[in-house]
Amino acid sequence: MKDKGKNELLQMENFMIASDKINSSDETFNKLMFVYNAALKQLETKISILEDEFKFFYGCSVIDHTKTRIKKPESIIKKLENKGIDLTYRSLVENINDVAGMRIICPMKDDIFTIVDVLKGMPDVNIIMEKDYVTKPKKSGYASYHMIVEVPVQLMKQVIPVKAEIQIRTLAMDFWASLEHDLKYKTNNKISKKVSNELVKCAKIINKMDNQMITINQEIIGGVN
Ligand code: 0O2
Repeated sequence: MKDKGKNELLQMENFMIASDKINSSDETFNKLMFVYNAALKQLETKISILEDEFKFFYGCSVIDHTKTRIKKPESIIKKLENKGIDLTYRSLVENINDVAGMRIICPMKDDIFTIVDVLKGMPDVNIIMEKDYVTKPKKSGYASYHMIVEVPVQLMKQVIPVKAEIQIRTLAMDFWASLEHDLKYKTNNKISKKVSNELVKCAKIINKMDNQMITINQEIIGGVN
């Protein structure tokens, strides 16, 4: 794993004074978001081709659907404030890895690791960090595989490596994470101990179900062959 190209985004032609304070209504901010958006387009294309390849050559689907998003300016600012980092463009580029985010939702738990392996084999996808919350879920019950990657964005006069976060999880994990996220949002992150214990229980049920689905799928495939 390499951690190169950290500041190349800051050296983009016609770009920015890196020490300037972030201002979501200035041109610099829009230019930066343009580049993050381009990185997401690259990833979307790669994953879409992968999806087609699995269907065409193997007659199976390892991806149910994908979602992308650019982090909202207020969330970027909040994250920098929480980390106690100054609110400059340099800080943003160097410390916020999930400005560009992609979620890959798989039917089966083992599909997650298939996708992880494929991504690791892509020569132009530089894996910067991985967190396997599938094998070892978070204390909250949250399960998902996270990768911080860097993809080259080809502009007219330069190629810029841009970071993005990819979260890979099953439909069931996504269901849990979405509901839990909404509950936390509704209660301003103040859910009771009782509710958080219930959520952990639900996450365990979901994990069991995901494992059972793999067994069922294997039985079906075994029966067909
Ligand atoms: P949002 O609004 O979803 O983008 P880091 O992001 O690296 O600074 P951390 O905690 O080390 O911080 O990263 P981690 O654990 O990889 O988690 C990052 C993202 O995973 C979160 O982004 C969430 O999207 C998701 N996530 C992590 N833990 C939970 C959880 O307990 N429940 C749910 N529903 N999602 C979780 P953000 O920026 O917090 O939020």
